[in-house]
Amino acid sequence: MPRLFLGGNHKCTGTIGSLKTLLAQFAEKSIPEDIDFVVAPSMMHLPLAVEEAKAPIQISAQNCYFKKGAFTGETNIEQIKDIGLEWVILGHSERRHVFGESHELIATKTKTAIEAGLKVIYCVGETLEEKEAGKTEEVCAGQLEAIGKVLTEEQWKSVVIAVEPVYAIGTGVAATPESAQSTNAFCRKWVSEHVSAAIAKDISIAYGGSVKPSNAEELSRQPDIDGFLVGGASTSPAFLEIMEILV
Ligand code: G2H
Repeated sequence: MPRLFLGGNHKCTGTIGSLKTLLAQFAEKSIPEDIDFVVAPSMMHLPLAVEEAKAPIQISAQNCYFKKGAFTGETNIEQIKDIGLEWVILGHSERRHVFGESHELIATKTKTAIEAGLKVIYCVGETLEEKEAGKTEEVCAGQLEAIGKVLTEEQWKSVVIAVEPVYAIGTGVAATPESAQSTNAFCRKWVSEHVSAAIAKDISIAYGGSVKPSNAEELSRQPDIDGFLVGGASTSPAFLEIMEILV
């Protein structure tokens, strides 16, 4: 059975003060052990988060580069592991669309991160244009295939898929539960057909895109939604409300 997953992606927001306050609020709440409760602050705040977060809260990087050396502005996998992290988000639509990361680059980063022992929150999702052109499944299949080409079956055990329709990201308007269920179910079917039925049965497939307490309940009732990757609402106690709805 898939493990429940709740990730909070702070993106390029937050300060030392806001992160400390948030983690102190989370520390007052009892977080069940049977959910992966993962907070991804900005790269700048990762060491602080590692220091301040109380178990079972886990911390994730939002990105990484696959080698070290003369790559100004990048953070490599060894550095992420060095501060004690186990998670990294890769393939987020903002990396794909704002920073132009290719399938190949994201796949190389995913493979290298997993080989180094990290777990990867791998994002897929279509734009509004692609959705309206009926290409949702084709787009998600292409994004899954990119890592499918390089990962072994065993390595898929280190992947959580986060399905994030681009039109729902940061807009306040989430995908409908039916649409989210349909895309998540498609991703599970893709994994079953291209990786294995055993991996498909156990892989966590989250939904992301304007998740908030008011829409989390209906989304979480969908059989192929095993959790959420949350942006805006993860930087406030609303994240805890979403957790309570999910568990
Ligand atoms: C989608 C999501 C978090 P938001 O990117 O990954 O952000 O919840 O703000 O739409």
